[in-house]
Parts: sequence; C-alpha cells; structure tokens
Amino acid sequence: MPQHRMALCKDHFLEWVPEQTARFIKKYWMFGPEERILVAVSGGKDSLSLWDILHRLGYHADGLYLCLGIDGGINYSTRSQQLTEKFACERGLTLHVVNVQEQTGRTIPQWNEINLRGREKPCSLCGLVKRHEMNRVARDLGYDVLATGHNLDDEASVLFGNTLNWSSDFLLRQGPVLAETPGLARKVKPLCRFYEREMTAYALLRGIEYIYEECPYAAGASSIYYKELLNQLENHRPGAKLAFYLKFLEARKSGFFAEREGVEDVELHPCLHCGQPTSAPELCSFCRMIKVGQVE
Ligand code: Q46
Ligand code: ZN
Repeated sequence: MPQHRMALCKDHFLEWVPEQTARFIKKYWMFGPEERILVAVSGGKDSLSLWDILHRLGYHADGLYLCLGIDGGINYSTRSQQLTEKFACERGLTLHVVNVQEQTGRTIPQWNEINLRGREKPCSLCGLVKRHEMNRVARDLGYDVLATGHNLDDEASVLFGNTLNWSSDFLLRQGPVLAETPGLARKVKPLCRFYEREMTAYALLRGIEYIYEECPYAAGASSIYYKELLNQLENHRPGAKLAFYLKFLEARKSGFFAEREGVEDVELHPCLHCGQPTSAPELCSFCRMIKVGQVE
C-alpha cells in the first residue's frame, strides 16, 4: 500500500481494516457501542464489507436493502438482492428489504419512463427515493444512525465535483458524519478513508460474495470520470487522493467555510404526508412524485 508506505500480509490486512474502521468511528464521533445502526446495503463490496466489519467489531448493525427494480440486461436488482440475502443468512444478521415498486407503485426505470420518458438517467429520482426510504425505515424502526459504504474514492470524486462547481452548500455538508436533525437520522460513512482498492481487497480476502457489476445506469456518470482523473493523479503522487480529502476536512474544521456557516439555512418543516423535513410548503419532493407522478 504505497499510499500508507506499508505492506501487510493477508491476516494482518484483515485485522488492520476493522481496527482502522473502529479508529475512524471514534475519531469522527460516528456512534457509540450502545447505538442501533442501520447499514444501507446494495450487494456491492463496500456496503457488504462495512456490514461485515461492524458485525465483527460487535456493533448492533442491521441491514437495509432497497430493491430498485433495475434489470439493465444483467438482472441487476435481483442478483444484488440474492447476494445480500445470502450474506445476511450465512451470518445470522437481520436484513430489512424494501421493494420500491411495492412501496411507490413503480420501479425506478418505470418512474423514469413517466417522468423523463426515459430520455435521461434515473439517478436523481433514484437518489430521492433512496434517501426518502432509508430515512423512513431508520425513523420507523427506531435506528439511531444510518451507515453507508462510501469509500475514499467516492468521497474524493464527489469533493472534486463540488469543488469544480464551488457548490458551497454541498461542500458544507460533505463529511464522515451528517448530524441528525428533527425527523432525520444521523448519517455516517465509516469507510470514507479507505481506498476503493483496499475495500476490494478486503471483500475478496474475507471471501465476501458481492455483485461485481455496477448499476447499469452508472456508466458515463461524471463521478466515474472524476475517479479516473483522481486515479491518474494518485499514480503520480501516491497518497494524493487521501490528502485531498483530509485537507478538505481540516480546512472545514478550521473555519474555512465559517462565513457560509453563518448564512441562515432554508427553513424546514414536516411534509404534510410523510412527516420528513422539507422546504416545500406542503408535500416533500418524494410525496409529490408519488401523488402527481412528476419530480420537478
Ligand atoms: S443512483 Fe443511478 Fe445509482 Fe440509482 S440508478 Fe443506479 S447509478 S443505483 S448509486
Ligand atoms: Zn413527504
């Protein structure tokens, strides 16, 4: 691992990853040993590895799988659900499954068809549905915290995109922890300091069966292009990706965005239908989509 200037054998690597995760959980005050964690699992290497690690560290961590109804010619949702269920079953873990079609009346591709006539990718409405359903399940089932498997490559590419656009609102909220607000559970990313290749190595060495393919709609996303650019930089300067992310966190902590932090946040109130916080006068975007079939 040139970025850390060290080399580990298989056994030590499999010990090092959970030890480091435990360190990051404490360092960023993500959650305590008594809290109930809901892990958003997609069937991919990162989220299943995160669930494995939290379980090994002794946390009370249950899983949530959202079936999006995406086929893409590779049976994507069905296969990823099967792998997630197998993972949970083999370890005796609790998994909650939400079927988006049963919950909202349509699959993600069907929502995309009526919203955008399939002309664009469904990622923004998919993100809206995922956020809403993760928050709903966490709140309804009384979880303290929602954990996702974002790794360093994910975080650095989002940071790169937000910096290119100087999206100050997003920059202000990006980080390992997003504090809870009335109606929304705390969100944490315990793997945010691990390189993607480290998580791939962990999943393979640990023998975790995961879906190798990305969601078919991920192809061509700007985040993938940013990851490629950052990988080129990393090849020339090992450790550059980690430094980019950590220096950002340091800058924010030392008040780099202090001026922006003073700006009043948009006022939020509970959606009249689902109760989740929204800035819209009556219904949140998710409930409006369900009611009138459109996302604005
Ligand atoms: S947003 Fe887009 Fe992902 Fe939803 S449609 Fe697939 S690629 S799963 S992270
Ligand atoms: Zn709502």
